Amino acid sequence: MKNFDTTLYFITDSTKYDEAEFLRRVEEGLKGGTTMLQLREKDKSTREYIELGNKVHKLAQKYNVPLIIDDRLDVALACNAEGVHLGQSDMPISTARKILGESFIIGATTKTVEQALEAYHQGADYCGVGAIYPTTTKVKTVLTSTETLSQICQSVPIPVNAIGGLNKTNTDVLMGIKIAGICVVSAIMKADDPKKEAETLLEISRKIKASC
Ligand code: TZP
Ligand code: MG
Repeated sequence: MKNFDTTLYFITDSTKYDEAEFLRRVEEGLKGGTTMLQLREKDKSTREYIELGNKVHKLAQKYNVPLIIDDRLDVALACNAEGVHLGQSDMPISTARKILGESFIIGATTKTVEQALEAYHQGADYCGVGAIYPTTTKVKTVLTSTETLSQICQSVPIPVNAIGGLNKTNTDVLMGIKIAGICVVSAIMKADDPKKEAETLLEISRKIKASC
């Protein structure tokens, strides 16, 4: 088992901020106890993605948190990130695993038990499952029931995180489900106080994990 902790998995969204404010918010989220960080950029050029990746990786290293790059193996390799996150229409997990080797962290978006099993057998290290609630973050997704989330948790031996519309007020539905943690974008990214928000969410995620 690789040494990473998805208890509070903070996924970034730079679209609403200038770079300085974006990086400030990311660092506040790290200070608040983020245990895993994902840089998620959909509109940047390859060069811009790498440049931002390098900056965010420096911050993540300061707090000893692994950095995962969304979608792009090349960008992840270029900025020495610890991992990559792949969706159902991205590079197949098995291909990515061949290219990246065993020590790289590879995450997969999975919405069904079948997809989760396939990702696990192809070499994924963790699964993100959702959306649990409708989300305001730009993403092509459908809702996943907590029943399916629970079934996925019981079907694969790798960490499974819940994602989608989660915030400090609505995670009760996850109690008793064997998730490894929660993934959030807006809850931290758009918070008035991202550090405080991360602290609260970390505590909540720990409570969910302790409820199983
Ligand atoms: N995949 C499923 S929902 C989602 C992703 C990337 C976005 C989650 O964003 P938020 O702001 O935490 O709802
Ligand atoms: Mg993707």
